[in-house]
Amino acid sequence: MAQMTLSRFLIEEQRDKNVISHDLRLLIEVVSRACKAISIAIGKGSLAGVLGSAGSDNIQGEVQKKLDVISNEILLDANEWGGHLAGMASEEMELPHVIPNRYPKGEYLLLFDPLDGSSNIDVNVSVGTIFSVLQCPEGMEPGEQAFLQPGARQVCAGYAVYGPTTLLVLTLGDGVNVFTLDREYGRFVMTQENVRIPEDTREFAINASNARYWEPPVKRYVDEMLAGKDGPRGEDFNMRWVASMVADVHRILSRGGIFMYPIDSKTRAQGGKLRIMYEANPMAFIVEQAGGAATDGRRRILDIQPEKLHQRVPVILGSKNEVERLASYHAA
Ligand code: P6P
Repeated sequence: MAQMTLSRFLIEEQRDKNVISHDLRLLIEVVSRACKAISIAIGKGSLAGVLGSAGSDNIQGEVQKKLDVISNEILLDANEWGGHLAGMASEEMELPHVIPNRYPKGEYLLLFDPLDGSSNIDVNVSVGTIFSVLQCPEGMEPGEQAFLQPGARQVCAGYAVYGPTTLLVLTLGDGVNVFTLDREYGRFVMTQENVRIPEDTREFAINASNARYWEPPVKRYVDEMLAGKDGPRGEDFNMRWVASMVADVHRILSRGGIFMYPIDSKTRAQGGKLRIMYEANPMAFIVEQAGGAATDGRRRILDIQPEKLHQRVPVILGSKNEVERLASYHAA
């Protein structure tokens, strides 16, 4: 039986199920090819002189790694001529990228964090690319305003994780599928279909060095897990924190867990740590499509109406029952 490649999957989603349009299929194919190119660039590391800082800061005031800039360029160059996009927005660019007039324009808006977790690049820990697709509102110019839509309006979201293998995880709004890059043929092959996140878990992910800044509900929730069998949860828990959202989320998609980057006294002024448009929203869409939940502690992430393109938001996502438990502590 012929392998279910990403191309075949997308053709069948378009032709047989009418889940996606021709242009959206093209968009996803182009993004997947860009992720392949990023995977190759990352894999060369020091050998290609692509590690270390680019000597510039991004809109977030964060030092840009050479690979942040390279990955951003790869995604822009791959997408701008295809005729499927009205515009693009990236963590690495202050303003949306307007499609040059010499190219045709399409109906979709593509948002991405080209290389999430890039602080891990120089220490050879898994990083990833996160992307989200919206439709440009009818008759609206693809400026910042056109992008400011709640995550529930996404038509597609996905991420590539560059780890021992390069994986592409994708949702079109009808479940989550995982594709593994077959480097020999240079194509993505489906290796997990309709992924489901276990509703319960014994594993949590949080940067515990921020404990003194946490709000009471988060402090209570984490302390109960640290108390283990003899505590109120009556179970022992494990902790993981890769400090690369894509790696942490992929572990949770694979075996359950709860990921927390909650609001705290250190990040309150800026609204949180993670960005809503190209980190929280795509990951929340994927997690919900796999039977998990995603909240900012008080609101469903996908319901939040963004005010700014680079807006930050608290993120609690993963195994449904644990996310709901922590949300209930916030409501208490
Ligand atoms: P901290 C990476 O910089 C990132 O945006 C996410 O990928 C990751 O989850 C988080 O920040 C790590 O933050 O404060 O633990 O370094």
